[in-house]
Amino acid sequence: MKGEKHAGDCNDNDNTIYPGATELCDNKDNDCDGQIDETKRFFYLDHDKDGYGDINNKIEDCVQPEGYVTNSTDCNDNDGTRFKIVLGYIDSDGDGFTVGTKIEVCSGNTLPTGYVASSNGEDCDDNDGTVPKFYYPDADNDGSTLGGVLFCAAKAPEGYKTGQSASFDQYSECSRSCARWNGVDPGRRVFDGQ
Ligand SMILES: [Ca+2]
Ligand SMILES: [Ca+2]
Ligand SMILES: [Ca+2]
Ligand SMILES: [Ca+2]
Repeated sequence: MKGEKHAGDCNDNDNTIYPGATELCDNKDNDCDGQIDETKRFFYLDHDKDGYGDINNKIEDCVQPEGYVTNSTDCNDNDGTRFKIVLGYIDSDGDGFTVGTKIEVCSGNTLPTGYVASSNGEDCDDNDGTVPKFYYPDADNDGSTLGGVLFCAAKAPEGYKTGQSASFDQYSECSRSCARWNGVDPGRRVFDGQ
């Protein structure tokens, strides 16, 4: 068979061989550079077509086959929205409170549902987005409260309210030590009866 004419052709009888030809894995020097099959390398299946390949599904070739890519870093090749490892916290109920320490999550450019990048604190019930919750001590039930305390409860515990009052109740709710810290005259306190 007579090959296509090319200047400097190193084999004029084979039309896969000429300067500038694509190097094929055929034990021939297709591009006439003196090297045989030198572009041979691994290509990785990209099943979900996100541009990232599966390290466990590779073939060796000189030319990139259709459906294969050169990288092998897809953490889930059956999900086109996930392709890289990102550190995140587990937050199943989506309330911002999380479980455990940061873990590696197979993600897209943002973390998938059920994970968050930062934590508001430990979640004592990650199946209930209403707990934990801040409750505000109001033992004298005058509607004026102190700063919030986190409780693992969907309802306010005895002596607490769900909302923070506009006025900070530093006299009727505060203990002696709290009053001292706040520079308040302990004699004005009524809550602890001292
Ligand atoms: Ca070749
Ligand atoms: Ca992929
Ligand atoms: Ca993927
Ligand atoms: Ca949570």
